Amino acid sequence: MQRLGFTRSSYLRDHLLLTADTFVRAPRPGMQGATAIVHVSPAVGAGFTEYTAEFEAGGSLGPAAGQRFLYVLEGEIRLEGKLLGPGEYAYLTEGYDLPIAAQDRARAVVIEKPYRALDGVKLPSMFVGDERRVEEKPLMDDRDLQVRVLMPDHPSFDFAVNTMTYQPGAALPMVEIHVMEHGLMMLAGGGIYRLGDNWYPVTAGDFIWMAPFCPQWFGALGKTPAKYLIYKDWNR
Ligand code: UGY
Ligand code: MN
Repeated sequence: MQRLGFTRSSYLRDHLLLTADTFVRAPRPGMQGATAIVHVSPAVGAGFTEYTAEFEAGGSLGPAAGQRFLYVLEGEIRLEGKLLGPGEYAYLTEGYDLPIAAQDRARAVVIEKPYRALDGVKLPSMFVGDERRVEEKPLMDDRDLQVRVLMPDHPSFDFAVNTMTYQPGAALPMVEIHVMEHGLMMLAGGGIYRLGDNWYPVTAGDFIWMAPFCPQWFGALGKTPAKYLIYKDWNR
C-alpha cells in the first residue's frame, strides 16, 4: 500500500521505534535459507544486536556476534536434538557453534551480545527454557502487570530478558530513567509508549530500542492484554 511517506517509525538519539512497514530484510553472515530484520545493533550505539530471524523449512543461523538468546515466535527450531516452539527459548554461550535450524517455516527473536566477564564469577552455561513454565510476578504489587524473568538471576549472566504482560489499562507505575538500555519486541496487544519527550501508539510487531537514560513509560490500551519481550544489560 502507498503510504505517502507516512510511518510510525521514528529514530531519535536516545530511542528507536521500528514498525513492520519499515522492516528491511537481509541475510546475516552464515545464514542459510533464512533472513534477518536487524532491529538494533552497535551501528546506533547499542551494546547488543537484536533481530528477527525468518527461516524457510530447513533454514539455519550462522555464527553469533557473542552470546546468543533466541526466543521462538512461530514454528519450531531444532537445537541439540530438541525442538523449541513458540514461547520456548535458548541461551547459548559465546562460541557456541552447533546447528540451529528450523523444521518448517519459523520466526524467532535473536539477541546477541559480546560477553563481559566479572573477576571471580564463573562463566555461564547454555540452557533452554519455556516461558509458560516461568512463574509470573507482579511488578510492584500490581497484579495487572506481570513479569516473567527468563534468565537465571545470577551474576554469571550479563544481560536479562523478561516478558511483561499488562492487562488493559495497566501501566508502568513511574517514568523510568536508568543506565540500562533496552531492546523491546511487542508480542501482543498495544498501548502508548513514552520515549524521551514523545508519546507513541505501539502495537504487536513493533520494536523499540531505548538508549541508557531514555525516559520511558508504557500504558496498555485496548481490550486484550499487551505483552512485550524486553532485553536489558544487567549485573555489570
Ligand atoms: O525492567 C525494566 O527496566 C522495565 N520495567 N522497563 C520497561 O518496561 N520499559
Ligand atoms: Mn526500563
